[in-house]
Amino acid sequence: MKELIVITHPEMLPGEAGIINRLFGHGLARLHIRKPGASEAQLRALLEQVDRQYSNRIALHQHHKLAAAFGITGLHFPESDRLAQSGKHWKKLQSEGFVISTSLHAAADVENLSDCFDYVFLGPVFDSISKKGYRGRMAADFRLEKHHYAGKVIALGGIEADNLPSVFKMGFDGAALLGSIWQDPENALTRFQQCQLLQSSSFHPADSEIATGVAKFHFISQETATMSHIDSIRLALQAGCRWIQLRVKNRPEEEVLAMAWEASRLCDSYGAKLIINDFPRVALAVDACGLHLGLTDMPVPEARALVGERMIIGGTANTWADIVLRINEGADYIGLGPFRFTNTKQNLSPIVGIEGYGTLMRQMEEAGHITPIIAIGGITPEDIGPIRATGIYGVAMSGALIGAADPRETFYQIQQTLC
Ligand code: TZP
Ligand code: MG
Repeated sequence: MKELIVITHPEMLPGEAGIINRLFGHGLARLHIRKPGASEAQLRALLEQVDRQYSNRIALHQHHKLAAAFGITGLHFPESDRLAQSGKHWKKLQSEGFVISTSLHAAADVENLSDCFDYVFLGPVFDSISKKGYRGRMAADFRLEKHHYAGKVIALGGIEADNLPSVFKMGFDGAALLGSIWQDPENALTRFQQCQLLQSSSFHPADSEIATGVAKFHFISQETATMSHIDSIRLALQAGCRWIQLRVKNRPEEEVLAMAWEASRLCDSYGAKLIINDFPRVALAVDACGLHLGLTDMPVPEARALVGERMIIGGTANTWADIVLRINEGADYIGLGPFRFTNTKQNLSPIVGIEGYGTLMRQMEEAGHITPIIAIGGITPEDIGPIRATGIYGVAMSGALIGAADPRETFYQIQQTLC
């Protein structure tokens, strides 16, 4: 995964701390506070409004002595400071537990940089958005060469969602965003999310890690008149479910991303696995465990190329032909349904029913296929016994769990039937 760093606007902005907290809440991993003209008191006032849980994601450019008071470990040194100090100074800071960074303007200098610097900003790559007249230095075919320096090289200058893929292609380990985020502070979060969606659009290296097993009970999120997707996920987690699919329909990708971050934090706190329905880039951005694709979504091989080898990919099927397609496409599991009519899903495929499952599972056995099949659609706890008797591996459920009088008890009963 490439790194995204946000650098603050050089001036103090109204409502800035609120925006900063929101960026962190949506997954910003690192913020550089760079305010050359700000007094120590102004900076202190800003830091006081930033949620303390995010202190370890901050680096200070000025007033380094505030670091201790706020539990901040990141310190940034511009090129002039770096040249004025010896290697000993940086070693000392490193041994004291600081994460230190610096700036460079010539790509060739990266190789001479001390490894004490955890990362370095190199730029301007493109014409600066915020500093007018500050021209980009890298040709479009620039390729970063890095053999000796062990730290990360972060591109800086004129970077926005549109040119982020070229920055990553140039070989940078990440990108620092300033003008693209702050030129319109009201939309800072949306601008950041647009970049976030591209953060992982490169290939993951093939991973020999053995694929994680597929759970026998999948909870599918839904929105009702009284419950948001996140509420439904919280309910399922509290009931004991540890395999959660975020299935959001008819919303823009950025909204799904925001929900996915929240779902991801919730799932992490319960030790649950999160699967994202339909949005490969969102699944990558929140480092989800899996991606589920419907019959009209992107084909599995195309999604596999986007999300890499490690992510679990499930695919929907309604017929024997769909099952064979999913297996040939390399799906890790198949969601087969609908078992019966349900209001949870629009545009429902023809009902498979218990006889349908029986027939299809016999065909699976005859063909020697072992891909786990998850039954879905209008399933209630009472259906699980007969469904499992057909050889089906597990079940997915939404309405029957959130509508249960006692979801915890219901989930307990389900688990007894499934094991
Ligand atoms: N695919 C077939 S039915 C369905 C999906 C996503 C919805 C499952 O929800 P419920 O409430 O358990 O019928
Ligand atoms: Mg879909």
